[in-house]
Amino acid sequence: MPRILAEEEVHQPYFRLIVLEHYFFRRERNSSISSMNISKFHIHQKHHLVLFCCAPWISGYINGEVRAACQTYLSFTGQDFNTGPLITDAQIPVDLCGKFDHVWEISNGDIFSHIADYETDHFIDDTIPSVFGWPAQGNKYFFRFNGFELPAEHKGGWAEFEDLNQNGNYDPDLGEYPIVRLKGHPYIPTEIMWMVFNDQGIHGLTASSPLGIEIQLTVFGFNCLGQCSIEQCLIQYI
Ligand SMILES: [Ca+2]
Ligand SMILES: [Ca+2]
Repeated sequence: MPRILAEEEVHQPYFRLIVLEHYFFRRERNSSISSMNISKFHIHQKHHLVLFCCAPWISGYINGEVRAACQTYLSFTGQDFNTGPLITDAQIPVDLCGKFDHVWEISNGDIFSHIADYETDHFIDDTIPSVFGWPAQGNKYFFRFNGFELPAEHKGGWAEFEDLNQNGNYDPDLGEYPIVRLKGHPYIPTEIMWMVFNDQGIHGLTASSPLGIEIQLTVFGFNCLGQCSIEQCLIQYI
């Protein structure tokens, strides 16, 4: 069972809105709620609103006690989740909470350029930041592109990648690249976004004790002509 932090040990809630504003996904502009930093979720090409907002609602029993972690709209007093991973004994790496207030994103254009660069001469000439800064296990370039290290005490891995040499580490200098995995098969979507958060803090919304869970969120989309917008995007919580 994860260790539950006493209230005085819990860091201040630090959960900024995930603003999806990239090539493939974009947020609504010129709406009355956009000034409140609340995103709608659009597919770039068709400008269709496919989601207003979403968040996981999770509950379970711990030693007979019902606990829950939920989220509705963003509020600095009504949130159950905080940015960042959990480390040993489900503890929060307090110094890194703000560092993980970030969405990593990459397009298939960057990935295909990286693959072509390596396949040409088995040498990377262009260290594309979105590829070399990807938050994946054992990425020795992560600090250079992000300014901090992924905590070594973390278990369970990070964002998905194609492990070409099957050594368990992300080696972008050896031509490895980000992917998503569906039913065990690797795919390169039009765009991938990834972030991590946890419920190991004060639950301002539910007033529950923490479950002690870490959630890794991957949002990705495929630009499939002829498909309706909602069929082009997937949201995966692990
Ligand atoms: Ca090359
Ligand atoms: Ca590898």
